[in-house]
Order: sequence, then structure tokens, then C-alpha cells
Amino acid sequence: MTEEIDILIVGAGFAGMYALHRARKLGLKAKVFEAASDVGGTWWWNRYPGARCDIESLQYSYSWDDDLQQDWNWTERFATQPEILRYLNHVADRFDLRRDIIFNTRVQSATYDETARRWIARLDEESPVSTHFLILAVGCLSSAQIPDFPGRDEFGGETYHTGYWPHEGVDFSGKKVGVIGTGSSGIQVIPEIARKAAYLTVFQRTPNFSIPARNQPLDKTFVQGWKSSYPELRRYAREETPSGTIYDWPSCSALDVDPEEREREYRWRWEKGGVNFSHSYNDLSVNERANTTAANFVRDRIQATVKDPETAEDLCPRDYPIFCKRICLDTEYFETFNRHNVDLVNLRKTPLEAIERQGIRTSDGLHELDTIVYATGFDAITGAITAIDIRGRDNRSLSDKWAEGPRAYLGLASEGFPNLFMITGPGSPSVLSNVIVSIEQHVGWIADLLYHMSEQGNDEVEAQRDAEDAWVAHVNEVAGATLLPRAASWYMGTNIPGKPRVFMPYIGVANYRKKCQEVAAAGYTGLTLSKKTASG
Ligand code: NA7
Repeated sequence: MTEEIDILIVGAGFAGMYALHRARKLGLKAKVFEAASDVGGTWWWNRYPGARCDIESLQYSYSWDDDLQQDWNWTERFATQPEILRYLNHVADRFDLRRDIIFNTRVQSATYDETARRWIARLDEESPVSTHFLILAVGCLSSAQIPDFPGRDEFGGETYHTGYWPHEGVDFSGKKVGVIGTGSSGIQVIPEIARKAAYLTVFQRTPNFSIPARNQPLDKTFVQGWKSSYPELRRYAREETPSGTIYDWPSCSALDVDPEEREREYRWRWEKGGVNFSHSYNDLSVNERANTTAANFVRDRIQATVKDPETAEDLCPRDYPIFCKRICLDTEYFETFNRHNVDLVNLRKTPLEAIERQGIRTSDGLHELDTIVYATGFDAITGAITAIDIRGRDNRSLSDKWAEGPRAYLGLASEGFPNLFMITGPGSPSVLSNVIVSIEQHVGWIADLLYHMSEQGNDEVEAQRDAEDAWVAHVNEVAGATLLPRAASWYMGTNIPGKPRVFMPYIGVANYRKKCQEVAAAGYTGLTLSKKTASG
């Protein structure tokens, strides 16, 4: 039997949980389907040692319920994965969300029935579900990737991916461990493994810029200050910042000040720790000369920290501008390479040739290992969407439509796929924002649209082709005015062989929000809202 509901939400992370809450407020029958066995999304899967958010906990949290934000007490400046998961469990209990979440169930496909104006979703084992609206809350970094290294399956020891970490944890004591990948996940997990393993070999293809997090316990007075000002701080983050996050925003160019003053500015931000460093000046992401001053500062810190000069040089990024790949935050990452049980293998000098039964072979020989940890990232932003076989009008597949790169109006809806919404989809600020701010904005905007549709008696909404094309061009134009497309990054899809090279996120939270508000105020321009007639 096919169950009939109003809204099917895929994913029970921050986005899906809030979408469920808002759907209930609209009086709609909503269900969430989640592949994991509990809530949390990204934070359910990524439980490797050292996993921690890189946005401050007082900002990386829901703002939609004041009692919730007043009652919950974050304990650290940057919350650990277990603490974020505890928070999401608390939210699930507090708002009784679990009764409408079906766990351990993956949505395999969704097909639009143009006559009924409904989606039919097929699930792992259960009967199909018919839903009026389909909301993809699948996360931007949830489709973990292990590159197709020759001999990958031949390895005789244990293997793990940071994005699929076992719940019972991993005991590295006495082990020879290899980590492949030095993005945010690698940079967080490497110091932790180094402290436990007998020997750690880090296999690095591209060095990354990383800033010390300088995590610390949160001071009660500081927290109280935030809580008492939450309404204004949240409003400011949403409406007036480029990233939905409050930093010490700069007022001038890095080139407007003399080198001594610039050094002082970089140094105090470096000592303060966190992503604040990225916002030292207002042109670091658009002006190459300005950017180089910050990159040089970080390279100098790496050289000053890492004792072996060759290792230090191997750890220095030299072939792309700083801030053009996601900046990493670390706790003693570079210091880890001063340990006697840690070795860095620069895969640019000695490429990885194969994985063998006993370890990893590079061009300079076999590195014998008991355990390999893949910190090799994700098919970001689109991977978890295209993993579902989504078929819209005329049975057209979304993956086919996106073969040359993702296309979505406002990153929310794609022409040919009516009544389907993406939360933090390609073409929205998503990963270039405090993603909770973006999630709340998307869910709120969709809820307002659904309310508007029911008031007007409409039952179908679809992005218009022209509006979508114009939006995709705009996303590219905004990105093209910055240095960001200059780096090979998962923002561009370059980490996945064969993925189209398209800059996917929209740069600018406040501008994006204004644009969405204008669209809604003008009666949802760029979208066709319609009502089924007797003739269909
Ligand atoms: P990232 O940032 O995509 O990092 C993946 C790392 O794995 C990166 O260093 C890659 O090197 C490396 N990698 C990927 N494929 C290969 C191959 N084939 N050979 C060698 N090395 C490889 O993923 P993370 O999980 O660290 O972080 C993702 C986001 O999650 C992060 O920004 C936070 O927002 C949370 P490359 O740079 O491609 O040369």
C-alpha cells in the first residue's frame, strides 16, 4: 500500500529536523526518512577523534526557539561532535520530532507523477510513499568518497573513512597508521591519532592553510552576554554579514596599511584563533596582492612551528591563494609533525602508486601499515542529491539535467522538478555560510511559500527556466569576481574525477537573503505557481 503524506523530508540533520518542525506548524502531514539510526546528519556520521565545528558554538545553533537557545549551555568555544549530537538529540526530544522520523531507511528514488502532481518515493524496503512536496535536506558534506586507488581492496589491515566512523571508536594504540588526506577532517584527526598510534604516516597531496582554533571552555559571563543579546546578534548575523557569522569585520584593504600594522593585525587574530583571521581585511578574497600578505603570514607561522625545514616546506601551500579552499582550524596540527612517531609523505614528490596488502606503495617504496584512515572528503553539495534517482517531468533525471553542472533557481528549486525543494542546495550560500543560518532561512522561506500556495489554492510550484539560467549566471558572476575559483577545491567539484568544474555555492548570505525576500514580496517571481484544473 502507498502511504500518502504532504511533505517527505530526506535527512534528519539540522535541516530536516527544522523542516519537520515547520511543516507541523503549517498543519501538514510530514515525515522524515533518514538512513542513519538516529538524528544528527553530518554530526551522526562524522565521529572521528577531534571532530569539531569550525564555527563558534554560540553561533552554530538554532535561533528559531528562544527558550531553546536560552536553556542550552554550550561548554566550549568550538563544540565537539559529541556535544553537537547531544544538542540535536535534545532538540529531537524537546520538540517530539522522532515520532515522524523513520530511521534506517534510505530514499532510493523519487518520481514525479505529473497527473497527480505528487512525488512517489521508493525506500529501501518499505512500501513507496506518495507525497505532495519533497524536501531534500541531505546535507552538503554527506556523500563520503574514497578515491579509486589501485589495489584499494587488497589492503590486509583495517580501513576507516572519517565520514563513516564506527560508533564504538577505534583503538590505535600500538598500530602503524596511515592517514590519506589533509583537509579539515585530516587536520583534526591527525593530532589525535598521533597521540595514540605507535607510528603515523600522513599522505599529503595538497597542503592546506590552517589557523589555530584556540578552543577553550566558555566563560559563563561571556555566554550570558551572548544570551542576553541573542535577538539582535542573530538578526545582525542573518541580515548584515556576508557569511551569517559574526566576526570582527574589517573596514579597510590589507594594502591600505603599512607592513608593521598588517603584521600586528594578523598576529592578534592568529593569537585569538578561529576563522576571524580570514576577515582581517576586506579584500583578502578578491585582491591577489592583499591575499598574498595573509598567505605569507601563515606560511611564516608554519615554517616557525615545524622544526624539520623540508617537512615545513612540504606543509606550506604555495600554488593557490589562501581562503580559496575552506580554511581549516586546528589544534596543534603543525606541531604534530615535530613528534618522533609522525612522518609526512609528500605525494606530489613521491606519488601514491597502489595500496597493497601490507600498506601504501609510493614511488619511493612501501609504507607498511596496520590501519589506513581515509580523510579524503566528500562528493560535496550535489553528491547526496544525485545519489537519489530523482525523475521529474517526462521522467527526466536530475543527474542528467546536472551533467554539465548543477542548475537550481536560488539553489532551492530546479526547473522540470516541480514541488521539490533543496535545503542549502547548489547556488545557495550553503557551505560558504554559517550553515545553520542558511538552513533556517531556506526552511522559513519554503514554509512561507507553502503557506502562500495554500492561501491561493495552488498545488504546484516550479522554477522557470529563464530565472534559473539567470540565477546560475549570477552565482558564477559573483564567484568570478573573487579569487575563489582559482583553487582546485570541492567548491568547484575538482576533488571528484569527472565532476563538472562549476563553482557551486553562492557567495553572500545577506545579499542572498535580500534576493529571496524580494522574490517572495513580488509574488514569487521566477517560479510558476499553478492549480490543477479539471482537465489536468
Ligand atoms: P576535503 O577538504 O575534501 O579534504 C580531502 C583531502 O583528501 C584533501 O587533502 C585531498 O587532497 C585528499 N585527497 C582526496 N583525494 C585524494 C587522492 N586521490 N589522493 C590523495 N589525496 C587525496 O575533505 P574533509 O573531509 O577534510 O573536509 C570537508 C569539509 O567537511 C570541511 O571543509 C569541513 O567543512 C567539514 P587534495 O586537496 O584534493 O589534493
